[in-house]
Amino acid sequence: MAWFRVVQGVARHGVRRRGLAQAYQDVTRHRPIPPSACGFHSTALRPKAAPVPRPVPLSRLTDSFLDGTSSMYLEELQRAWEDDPSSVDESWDYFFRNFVGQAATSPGISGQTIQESMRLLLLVRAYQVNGHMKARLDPLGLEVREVPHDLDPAFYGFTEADLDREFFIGVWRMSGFLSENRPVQTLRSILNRLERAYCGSVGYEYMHIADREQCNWLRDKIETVNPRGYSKERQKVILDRLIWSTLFESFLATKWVTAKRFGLEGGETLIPGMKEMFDRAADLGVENIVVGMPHRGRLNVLGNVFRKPLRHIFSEFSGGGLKAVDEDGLYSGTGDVKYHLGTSYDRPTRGGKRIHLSLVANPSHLEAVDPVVMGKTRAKQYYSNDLDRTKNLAVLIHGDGSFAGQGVVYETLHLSALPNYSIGGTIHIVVNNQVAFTTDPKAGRSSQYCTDVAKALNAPIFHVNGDDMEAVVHVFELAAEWRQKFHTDVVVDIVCYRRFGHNEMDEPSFTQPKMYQVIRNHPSALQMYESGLLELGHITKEDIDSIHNKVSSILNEEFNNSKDNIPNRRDWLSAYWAGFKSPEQISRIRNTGVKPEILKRVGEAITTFPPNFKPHKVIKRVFDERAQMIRTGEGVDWAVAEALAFATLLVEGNHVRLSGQDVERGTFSHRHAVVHDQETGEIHCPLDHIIINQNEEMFTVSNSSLSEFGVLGFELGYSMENPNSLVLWEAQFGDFANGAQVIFDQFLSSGESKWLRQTGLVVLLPHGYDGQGPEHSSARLERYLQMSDDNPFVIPEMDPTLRKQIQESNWQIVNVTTPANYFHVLRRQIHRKFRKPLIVMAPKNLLRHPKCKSNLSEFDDVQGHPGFDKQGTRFKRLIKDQSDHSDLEDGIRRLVLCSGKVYYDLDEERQAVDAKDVAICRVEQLCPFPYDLVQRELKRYPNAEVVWCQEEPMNMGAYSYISPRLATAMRGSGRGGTEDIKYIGRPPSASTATGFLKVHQQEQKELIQRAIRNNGD
Ligand SMILES: Cc1ncc(C[n+]2csc(CCOP(=O)(O)OP(=O)(O)O)c2C)c(N)n1
Ligand SMILES: [Mg+2]
Repeated sequence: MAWFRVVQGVARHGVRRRGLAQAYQDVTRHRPIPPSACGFHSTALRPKAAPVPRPVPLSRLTDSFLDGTSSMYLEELQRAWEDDPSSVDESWDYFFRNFVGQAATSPGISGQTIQESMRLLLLVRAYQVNGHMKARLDPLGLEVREVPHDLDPAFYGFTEADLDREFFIGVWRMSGFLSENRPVQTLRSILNRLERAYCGSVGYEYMHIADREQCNWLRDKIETVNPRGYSKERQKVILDRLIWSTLFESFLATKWVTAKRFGLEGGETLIPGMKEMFDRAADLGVENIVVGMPHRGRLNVLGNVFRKPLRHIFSEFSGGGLKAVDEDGLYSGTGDVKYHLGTSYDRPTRGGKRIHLSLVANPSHLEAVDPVVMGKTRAKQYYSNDLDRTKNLAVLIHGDGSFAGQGVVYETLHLSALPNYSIGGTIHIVVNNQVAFTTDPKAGRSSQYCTDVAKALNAPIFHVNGDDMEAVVHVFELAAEWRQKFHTDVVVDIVCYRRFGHNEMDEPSFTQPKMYQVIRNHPSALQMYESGLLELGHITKEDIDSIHNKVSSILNEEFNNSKDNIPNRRDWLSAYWAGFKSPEQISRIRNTGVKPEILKRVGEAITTFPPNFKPHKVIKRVFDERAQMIRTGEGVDWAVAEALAFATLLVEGNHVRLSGQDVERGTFSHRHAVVHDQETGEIHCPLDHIIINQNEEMFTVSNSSLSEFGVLGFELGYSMENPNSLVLWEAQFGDFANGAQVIFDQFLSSGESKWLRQTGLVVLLPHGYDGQGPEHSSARLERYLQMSDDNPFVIPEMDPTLRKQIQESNWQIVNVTTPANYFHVLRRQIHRKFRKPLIVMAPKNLLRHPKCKSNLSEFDDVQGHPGFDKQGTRFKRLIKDQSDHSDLEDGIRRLVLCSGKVYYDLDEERQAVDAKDVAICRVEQLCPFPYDLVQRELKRYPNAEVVWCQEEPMNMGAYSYISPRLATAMRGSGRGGTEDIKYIGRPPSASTATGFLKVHQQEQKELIQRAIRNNGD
């Protein structure tokens, strides 16, 4: 049998290999690993360990599986394999290659059995999978971790006697330790190498990754690279950076003893690590890095990584004091605390390149900034034509508590591989100080590591002991290389500690007494690195002192300069935003009508299929009807109006991006922005074909993952990059937006005021009472209105040439009732010199309502056409009564003001009962409140009682917002005040709506009748 050849070959070469075996011992002699750290840990060689069967040499195999028919079978199999290796199963191919063909030519393996080989493979694999469990990750040494049994050689039957035996463990198509071309090694050397690779200061988790190439790439780096191979020059740079990081914190601590700064002490190696990573990334082609991070160490990152002038940081610590140059009288918002502000900087790199860094401003809400950073990065990639996504990189820094605890982390991670959300990989850094405020990890998470959530992706996770400066640098570089090579996420988990309390005022011993006993006596990473380098003779004491002196003197100098520091004028608009206006600079109101010929041309494009395309027959009909609307110019519906708005913006060179759950078809099957060929499955997106050679992404419509927080945050970040983009997020139903509440509260409604950053993001929230029950009726309009900052008691300047009402408001909220008005409100977002978020109560039943149609003439800018007034064609903030009323109608007994689809019910009822003495006006823009137009209508109907009619319960909808503002308008027009407003709507309610259709219909009927009929109370 051919295997005998193997054994003979092995025996023949056994003697010759002795010299090489000696060489291995020589290598390992430099770094002796005590037996306890050499795989034979506590569970190894225990006298009471269960007996393990002895391995049997290949030649003497008597295992039943090789007896009789089995061995015949194997011989057959081997013959087949010798003829054609691909004729046998891949596992047998491995087997024969490694134990027959290869072993025959691999000298020096004496008596290696199949079982031993397999067990060795299992052992190596166990290190690859679980080696991190034995890695020395905790700088404080407090962590008690049970080492898995499978890292114990005794578990596989090896004994002390086997340590100096030689083994061959090469495996076909494996890299690193197991690669085929590795020479035979003694078990001792194998274990030493495994320990060094997997159980040192870095714990690698990557075996959850299915891709062989990726695993092999990592194995190559992990198992064959010595991370300590830095030159003396490089070590000096790293040391310099660590000194900066460490002295920055101690300087702040001595100068501002009682100030909160959320210091980085205990995790100072983050800074040199990040800088080295940025340098490496720049070497590998990265030009822009967008960073999101929480409070911890933010000032250090700002000062030392972003190079925010230290005098500015110090001046802010002293209370900020002086106003920026030229900023007097300029809008400066409400501001934010110093550890939330963003910044950007062009930084030279070690390799002589320049890299642009932006730190995104963020709220206190941990991790909320994550998707925002991703969206901003994706937009940068679009605008820089970064097709392989290697020029723009996102880096997210996390705390251990928040990474494990916040759901948005998962929502963000899960965007990473989605075609329209991918950014070619994010580098995640966890500053894992093993505590969250006062909470221990055991109370803060159920998973072993705080990073386990990232295992849902195929992301490698590098845990590193934060005290080992060079190991930190090594994994940071590795992360940059991984991201540039594979374009997917990667996680660096710096296991460190927090030297002081959560903030500098907190006493950590109240809650973590034992940990802090250890921390008190624990030397800093800097002290350790310095003494390590001194010991090696790589640096002198004088060198170290000179770096310290240099850093201290710069810090002191900057401190002295900070006293009369005058900050630069706040840089709130980046390059793309040049010429955009801040709220105190008036931006002219523009028309949004479009030339009729353009409407016709794009109208044709959005209703045409490519030749031979076979849409579903219902869709075909829909598109035929659309074509008809364009041809006749009549009956334009909501979907067509929207498509026309997008198409005309595209024609003008803008980028349009709509994302959300099921937006391609539309939740209500009305949009059909993407159509599927019923035979081939191919898709056609008409809006991709508006202009010649249109960039594939110029119009993007994309179904998203089932996430609100993550996806809305992403779109918000996207919208902030370039003002010439209309970015929209649509909720499936408006109420689901509450899953993204943090984005509304912390970013959208207040971001401009806090951080001087504008966004024109549009949020479409389907809203309206049509009997679908509590969960699908209300988009919670009241919440957005409540967050609006327009003063309810002051009428601002409303003259069209002086009006800054929208610019001065935090956002706009509309409930639009005609397709044409929807078209104009979307276009208005771009046709102005400022950006403001727009919340749209989007319709459901109006999508197909026979009365909810517009004529194409309402979209154009032709004088005399409906909608064209003395300013041209624009969005109508208020739609006056559609009866042919003059400027003065003193016979009108009631003026009903309403908003949204209830208008159509009211109008129908008015016609039904022929209530000619009732006027109905639609407040299309609720916020900011159209005082001028409301007062115009009050004047038109001097004798009318004023009614606010809504379908929502009294404690919901617009009533609470409208009431004081309408009263202010009425007072200004001499028409009474709050008590003169009659409310007609549903009574207050805990639930948004009834779950019973019949009850809904009855309620609706009653409120409509009360609003219109004469005897309505
Ligand atoms: C969403 C959210 N919940 C609670 C807090 C309050 N908070 C601020 S820091 C912190 C602890 C964070 O722990 P960790 O993520 O480990 O970061 P560390 O402070 O340890 O660096 C908490 C609970 C917050 N800022 N955001
Ligand atoms: Mg923490």
